[in-house]
Formats: sequence, C-alpha cells, structure tokens
Amino acid sequence: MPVRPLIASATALTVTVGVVAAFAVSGSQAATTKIVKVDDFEFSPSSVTVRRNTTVKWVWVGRAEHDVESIRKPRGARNFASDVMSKGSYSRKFTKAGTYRIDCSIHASVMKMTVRVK
Ligand SMILES: [Cu+2]
Repeated sequence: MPVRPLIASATALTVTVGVVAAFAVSGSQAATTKIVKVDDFEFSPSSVTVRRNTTVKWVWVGRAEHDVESIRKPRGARNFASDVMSKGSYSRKFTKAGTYRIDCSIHASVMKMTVRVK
C-alpha cells in the first residue's frame, strides 16, 4: 500500500497552503493603510485609488490649520469630517466602493482631493 507517498503529499499540501496564507496576509496588510499628507495648502497625493476596506490616514505636515471633510460620497456611504487641527492625523476606513470628493473646509477653493474605492 502506498501510504508513505500519501503522507508526503499531504505534508507538501499543508506547507503550500501555509505559504500562500502567509503571503495573502502580508499582501493585505501592505494595502490596508494609505497615507495622504495634509499640507499648506494641498492634499498630497490629491487623488488615491484604494481597495474596499482600506484605511486612508491623513497626516498633517503643514503649519496652518486644516480639516478633512467629505463633500460628495457614493449612495449609502456616510459623510465624515475630522476636527480642524494643525498637527496629528485622521483615519477613515472606506467600506463602500465609489468616488468620494473631499476638501479642507477652510481652504476649500484650493484644497480638494478624490478617493476612489474599488
Ligand atoms: Cu486647509
């Protein structure tokens, strides 16, 4: 009875599944957070495309006060807004696909950006 080859292939399968699972986890972690700088007076980058369930983290790097607010969103998504601040960060997880328009309410004429969620 070829018992030994069966065990060997089962072991190989287990190792393969383990490697694939580890790769999938590290791959999703790498794509989990996208950083956007909040500068004087622009968001950088001003357009990002992310997968669903990605967190976008805005990091204040300028000296002036700014905020981050959604001004347009896909149907069914919630509006959001950070506090007005001059340092720190604000994070938002995007669970609904679609296009979000975002601005700084203080400098709305120049500080705008787009988040596209696939
Ligand atoms: Cu601003």
